[in-house]
Amino acid sequence: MSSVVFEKKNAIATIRLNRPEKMNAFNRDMALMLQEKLDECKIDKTIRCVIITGTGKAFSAGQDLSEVVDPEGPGMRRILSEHYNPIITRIRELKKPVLAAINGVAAGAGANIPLCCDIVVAKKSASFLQAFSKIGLIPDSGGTFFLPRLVGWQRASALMMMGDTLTADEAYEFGMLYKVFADENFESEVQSIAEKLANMPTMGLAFTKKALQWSSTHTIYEQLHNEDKLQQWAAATADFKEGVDAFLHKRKPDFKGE
Ligand code: LHQ
Repeated sequence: MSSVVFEKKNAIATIRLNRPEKMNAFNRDMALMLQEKLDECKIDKTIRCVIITGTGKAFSAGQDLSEVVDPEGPGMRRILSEHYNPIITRIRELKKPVLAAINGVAAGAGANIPLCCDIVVAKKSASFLQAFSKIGLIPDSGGTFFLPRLVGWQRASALMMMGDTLTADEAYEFGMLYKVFADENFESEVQSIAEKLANMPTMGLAFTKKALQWSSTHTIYEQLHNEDKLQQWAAATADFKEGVDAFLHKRKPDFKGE
């Protein structure tokens, strides 16, 4: 059984973490496979939205802890540099929207990978847990970057130190999620968001992603300059022409992602 299941339907790619008997905990194979699938999404121009989700009752329990103590395993030195950091970098650099669909418990790296995604939605029964402190580690996978920006320094600090579990509703109240859906509607709601994203001006969304990212590391003056540059790029796309033409002629736009 493959540790990651990849499915492409029209312009939507779904990457499913698939070690349900281990709560989709990451071993080396799963981490490398996720990177490979993200690369496929980058190369395939017909893909215009990527969903990351999990099989079974977990999204992901983070690092497979049995691999950490396995003498044949990758060892602590390689886990961040070869597993999680390249995953976060790939998601941030992907010029298409990435939708994290949290179907169950998300712990450790499994809680922090979603934080770097462009949109995060969760099942009502899902939960979130900065599990790192419970085993003497620090939060990784970009968590120390994204969590304080999403929820504020104080809440991030408390969540990271206490390791308390948040329900999906609490995570929503904290600002970690875009929406929470009833369990029975979750799959269809995720599909409908993905379809909407896949039909939008993909390059415009990619420039938006870049602008948001630059806002964390630039001054207001630099950011105004960045917006100017990115807006020129967006205005040079075929989808911008299509969007304006459709608006002026009172018709539905047909964006091609170009
Ligand atoms: C697991 C795991 C797991 C192996 C459940 N590993 N088997 C970076 C740098 C380098 C090294 C370390 O890691 C990192 C990044 C990280 O992600 S550190 C954080 C690692 N993750 C955790 O510490 C979370 C550990 N898991 C849990 O706290 C619970 O299992 C959660 C809250 C996720 C789910 O609880 P329950 O719903 O009560 O399920 P369970 O505990 O009964 O787990 C079900 C099975 O899955 C069980 O196996 P078994 O054979 O007994 O049925 C667990 O052992 C296994 N499992 N997480 N991370």
